[in-house]
Amino acid sequence: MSSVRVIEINENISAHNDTAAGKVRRMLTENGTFFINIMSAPGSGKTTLLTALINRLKEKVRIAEMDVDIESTLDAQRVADATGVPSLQIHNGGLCHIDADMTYRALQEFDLKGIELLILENIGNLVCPAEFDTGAHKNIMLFSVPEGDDKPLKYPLMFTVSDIILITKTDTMAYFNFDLEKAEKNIRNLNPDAVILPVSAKTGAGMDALEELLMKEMRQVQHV
Ligand SMILES: Nc1nc2c(ncn2[C@@H]2O[C@H](COP(=O)(O)OP(=O)(O)O)[C@@H](O)[C@H]2O)c(=O)[nH]1
Ligand SMILES: [Mg+2]
Repeated sequence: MSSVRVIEINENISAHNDTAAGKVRRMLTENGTFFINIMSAPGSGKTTLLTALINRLKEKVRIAEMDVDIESTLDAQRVADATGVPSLQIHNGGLCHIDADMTYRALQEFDLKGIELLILENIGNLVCPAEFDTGAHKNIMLFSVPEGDDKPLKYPLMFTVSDIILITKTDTMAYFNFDLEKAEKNIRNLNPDAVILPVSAKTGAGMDALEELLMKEMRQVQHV
């Protein structure tokens, strides 16, 4: 009996979150803001990659960034110091995810007028963030070479809900037993439509392709 209750509670939360996420997405689309949600395990290279990405794009596109963390302000500060774009740290009270209501509340803290690209660095976790639609137009996940090519088999939901999957730290490929073809096959089995892009924030490999892809996706949202 108690297990039936748990299922009902989950369904309610999920339905409410989907409605709230739809509201966030509509609001940002109307504002001409392309919103991306960046997810990965801790240490896969989110802050490093998005800092490099912002520095490539910031002369062309108006950008704002949000970082979710349990209590530190390290990552938002790192991004603000390295890029100069408006950056907001969200403390989420120790939860392992951010949901659409929390995203909506955080957005009230920004002057979104003129912001074309909004980037969320989600909590480093491959389970909880996959379960909550934040209202982003695209979910982007990072999967780093040192984590191993079998990661999709262990965390299937994250690979299923991601639109763009970046295989990061490709500069370390020689040091790890990582089979790129096998990794891509493992991803394709779960998510045939995902865009898969190998990148290295350290060497810059793949960054032109990532920039081009994001600019194309951004223009699509702006022309809705
Ligand atoms: N070799 C290599 N190291 C990287 C790369 N990107 C990030 N790192 C390193 O990985 C560690 C974690 O990066 P960070 O951006 O903080 O990951 P996050 O926890 O996902 O935000 C840091 O020591 C980075 O310098 C990369 O492309 N190549
Ligand atoms: Mg980080």
